[in-house]
Parts: sequence; structure tokens; C-alpha cells
Amino acid sequence: MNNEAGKPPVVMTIAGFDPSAGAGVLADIKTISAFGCYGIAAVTSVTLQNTQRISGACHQTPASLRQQIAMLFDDFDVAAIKTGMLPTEEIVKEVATLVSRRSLHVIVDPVLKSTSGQELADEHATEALLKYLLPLSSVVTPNVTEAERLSGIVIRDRRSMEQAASELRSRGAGAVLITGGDSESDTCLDMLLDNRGTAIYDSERVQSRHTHGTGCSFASAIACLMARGRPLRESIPIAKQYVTQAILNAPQLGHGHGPLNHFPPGFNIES
Ligand code: PXL
Repeated sequence: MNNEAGKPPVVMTIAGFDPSAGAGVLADIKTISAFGCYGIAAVTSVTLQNTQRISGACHQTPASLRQQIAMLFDDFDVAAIKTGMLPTEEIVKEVATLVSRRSLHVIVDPVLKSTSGQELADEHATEALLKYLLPLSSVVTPNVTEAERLSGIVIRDRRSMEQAASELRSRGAGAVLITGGDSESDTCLDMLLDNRGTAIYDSERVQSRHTHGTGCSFASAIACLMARGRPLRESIPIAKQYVTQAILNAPQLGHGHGPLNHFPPGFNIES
């Protein structure tokens, strides 16, 4: 399905560069392509990593990011934006300023730590995200660990998960989707809180070490589905199914947390 002019919807990712192509802008672009949209990307930081570890990161300056995004906005009609790694306060503020002038779907994936445990955003960036970017978001997609850090609430059960979601929604997020992929239960329980209340999306947990970039891919899939006109509540189960299939069909590469298969055979985006 394309938009009225027969062109694919344009989805912009503003995120970090992972040279192993498991996470960050490369994972986003693959996901966006899998969903039949056209992906464009502004890079916030060049991380130095493989599937086993991160050895550093070279952050972009706010001016570099501003110019990357300005060039793209100058030329493309962007339907949705997905943000990922925003490492510094200045970069978060820059993104918030650029996004605030536009009417589009904004999917904020608050990347705080890598799969291998490295901090990807400092404390000031986290504060700035809450203050400047959350109020502009259509939906924010923290995992349980990120939701705890952002809300200051320890998540032990559904009730505390709901409290954390409620706290983040009160900070201005359009909707809050806490993903349970990183929790220790047998199922993978996601909780949405939007203006209609809470909704639970439960699915069986896939046991795999090849989960690098699942958060990025999930948020990008939602951005694409919304860019194609799907309501958020309908987009979530499709995005969840996509990520499950991408994990199940992972190419088994690298010696650590390997990448997903972003083009899983048989996956139907219209499902
Ligand atoms: O999966 C979180 C993530 C997001 N963005 C970048 C990353 C990582 C994890 O390594 O490198 C750029």
C-alpha cells in the first residue's frame, strides 16, 4: 500500500550508527524497507561495536545533526519519525526543536543502554528526553529497564508497570508502550497506555541470544505501520509478530548478540 500519489511513505530515523548492522539506523532502515516504506536517516553517534561489545562512540555535534535533518526535511515529505540513541542533552534538544514544528507521527524509542550493557545516553540526555521530547511523542517505547529509569518506579508486576506507564504519560507522552522483552517472565508482555486506557499484548517468549536491535526494529515497525495509516493499537501486534519472526529467522552471525533477519520469509505486513 502506498500513499495517494503512489509513492512509499517516507520514514525518518534519528539514531546511532552500529557498524555491525544489528541495531541503530541500519536496523531501522532494513525494517523500514521490509514494511514497504522509504527510509532516511540522520546519525547521532557513530558507535564502535560488534555483536560482543561496544568499545566507544563518536557523537555527532548538534550542528551536524541539525544540518543532516534540515537537508532531509527540505526535500522529503516525512510521514513518521523514529528516534533511537540520543546521547547528549544538546542532541535531544536539537531533535525536539526540529520535530516540534511538524505534524507527523513521532515514535520515541528511549535507548539508554546497549544489549551488551554499555550506557548510550548520559544522565542529562535522559532528563532532556523526559522534558523536551516526551511531550512531542505519539508514542514512547521503553523496555522495562528503561521505563524504570525514566519513571523512577521499580516494575515488579502489572500494577507497577501501569504506574510507570502512567507516570510517563503524565510527562506528556501521547501514549506509552512498555515492552517486556527484557524481563524474566515466560511470556513477553507489553503494556500500552493511551487515551483509551491500558491494553496488554502478550506473546510467547522466543529464547535466543540473537536479539540485538529488537527494540530499534520494533519501534521502526510501529513507525512504518502508523505512516501507512494504521492506528497504534492495530500496529503493535503486527510489529510484535514481525520482531518474533525476525528473531526466529536470525542468521546466527557473530559470537555475541547477533542480528535479526529483517526480511523473515513469509511475514506479511498486511496481516
Ligand atoms: O539496541 C540498542 C541500540 C540502539 N542504537 C544503537 C546501538 C544499540 C545497541 O547496541 O548501538 C546505535
